[in-house]
Amino acid sequence: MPSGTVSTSPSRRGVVGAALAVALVATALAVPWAGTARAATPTVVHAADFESGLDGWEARGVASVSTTASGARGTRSLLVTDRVDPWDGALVPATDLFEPGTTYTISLWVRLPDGAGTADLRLSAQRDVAGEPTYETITTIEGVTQQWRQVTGIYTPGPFDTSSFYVESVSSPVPLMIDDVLVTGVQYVPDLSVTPVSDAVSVPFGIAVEPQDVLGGRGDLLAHHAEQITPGNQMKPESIQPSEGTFTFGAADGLVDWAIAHDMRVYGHTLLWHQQTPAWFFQRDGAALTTSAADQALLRARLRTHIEAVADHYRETYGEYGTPGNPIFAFDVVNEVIDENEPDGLRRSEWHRVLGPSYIADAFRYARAAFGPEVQLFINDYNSEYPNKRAPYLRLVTDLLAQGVPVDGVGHQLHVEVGRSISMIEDTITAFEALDVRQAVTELDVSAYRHAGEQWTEPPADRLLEQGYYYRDMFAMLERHASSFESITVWGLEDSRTWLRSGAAPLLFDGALQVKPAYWGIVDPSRIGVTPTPTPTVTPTPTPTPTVTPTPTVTPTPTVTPTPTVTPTPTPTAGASCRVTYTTSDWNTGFTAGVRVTNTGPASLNGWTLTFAFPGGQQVTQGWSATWSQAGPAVTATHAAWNGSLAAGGTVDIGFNGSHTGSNPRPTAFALNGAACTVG
Ligand code: 9MR
Repeated sequence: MPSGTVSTSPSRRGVVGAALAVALVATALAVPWAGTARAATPTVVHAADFESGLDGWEARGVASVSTTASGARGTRSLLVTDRVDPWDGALVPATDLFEPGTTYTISLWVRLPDGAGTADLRLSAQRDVAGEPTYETITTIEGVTQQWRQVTGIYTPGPFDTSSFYVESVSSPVPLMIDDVLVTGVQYVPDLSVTPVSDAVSVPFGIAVEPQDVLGGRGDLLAHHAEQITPGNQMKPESIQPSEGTFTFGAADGLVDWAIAHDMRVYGHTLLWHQQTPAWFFQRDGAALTTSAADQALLRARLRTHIEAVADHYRETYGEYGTPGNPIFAFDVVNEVIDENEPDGLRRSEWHRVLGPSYIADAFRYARAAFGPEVQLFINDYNSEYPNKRAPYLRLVTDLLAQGVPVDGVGHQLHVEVGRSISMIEDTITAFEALDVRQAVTELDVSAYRHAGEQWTEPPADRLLEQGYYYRDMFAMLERHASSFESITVWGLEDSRTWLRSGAAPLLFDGALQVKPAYWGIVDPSRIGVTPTPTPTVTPTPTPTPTVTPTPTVTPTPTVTPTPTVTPTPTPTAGASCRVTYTTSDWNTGFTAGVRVTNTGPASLNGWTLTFAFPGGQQVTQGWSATWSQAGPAVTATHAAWNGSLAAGGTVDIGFNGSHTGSNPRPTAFALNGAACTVG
């Protein structure tokens, strides 16, 4: 995903100066472990200073655009007024500016006019393919006031028929000002003389991809190193069946076609999830399904129909599974169904609410019937390395196998950070080796951030080295269990496109497609030297270990969130009646917190923000299911795109990993949209 940076430098930098800075960033790759750096010269594709007109900018939505001399940088700047909704703003048509697969650095200055208060703004892009829009956040600029702020975002568009980039706001539709825009594009060239990762790993090596990852130099890099791909989003229910009976396989098929052309396997992801699943699955005539026999039958039928449609499509398009034309060899059947905080260890999703636990076995049975024996059916989950998550995961798979449910494989996502205990991960792998299942590492990435308090544009060199040692130790451990593994997949091609926040740099290649120490840690650790002792790891002792695990889909500062439909960010409703339950599992100086928020008021909330204060100097290190921020002891969690609507009586579960200094006193007061909640 694109990443962005924001600076508040008051100095005025001209367009030429900014172009020079971009060029320097692009060529400043001379580190000892870098491969042969390929010259990549940025080309300016758009510049606007609004001194003599709109310079190609237009209104978006119902907004109006004009130039103004009032408070401009230079003589004039762009003024955007008459905004009603957050997505009303100003855009530049980019169909003729952008090339799919090219990486663009977009730099501009923003502020609000005098008297307009404060707002969070967003630099975004829109791509339309066959009339279907995709909206991508390039970067978010928080707390914009009457001071000019410079923002820089990186964006690599996927395929499009038409495209644009634009400035909007996250919520309040205030007037805004824009100036000194510079967009430069670079076609990065990977070094294909280095050893393919797949040659260095004895287990089939895969990379999760988005459509832009198969284009140009990115496609060359992918083809060089991987022997299988996982579509990162394109096979999820919302992508394949956005409305009932309407199946859209185009984006997924583009990736499968590319895999066939490059002699690669495809790991499908995912048939059932509690996220990225359209609301219609769980509704009848717009009302929530109940647990009546009729509604249960309807949901089961929808599950079966969806799975059969996916299986039939790929059989009809590419031939029978297991034959040379059809590269799909495995599918995640159910994703993230464990919740170790529940007495039975199962997530309380809409699937569970309507059907109870039976939907899991049903999904596997439907999948076996639909795909046949040649596609390996996986269950997939995150944080399976933590003992308290491992236990219910093991229990569920053991129970399913005992009932004869066709579970072929167990996936460990492994969204980790530098320092997470590798021996703990190995313990989980060993535990599953007692069962009659294959295993897969399905979504590996290693955040360079140890905790939320760290923030940088690029990780320091010593942290990148440490990350290299961590990858080295991880793969050495995985090799010890190679015979148990069907595949090992990393969740993304390169650091500028990760689901994690900007600066996490969790992958093997950098944004310029060059190898990192993480790559050498796997392929040739001698290139990054030798650590005297194994990579320091954090082992939660004694048990119990965390009882809440992240849903690693929403990060504190998400960079790009592909949004298949226009989903305006709800504006928080003032005041709320609420109840908060706050539970933690502590170890050493770390803890995992689960925060259950119930709307006890009479009305639905269209957007919510939870605030509380830590009494003991704790720090949020990684949050999930909300956007988390912390200033001193004050913590703020704002709804994610998918859980902003909270019905009367409704509950939302959010959580975070945190650090403490030895004791972990609980926050005593919580407020939802500014109104105090009852606790407990
Ligand atoms: O990488 C995916 C990201 O682009 C999506 O915005 C996100 C939406 O929930 O899902 C990401 O992939 C997730 C995967 O499907 C399941 N495990 C966690 C992954 C990272 O969030």
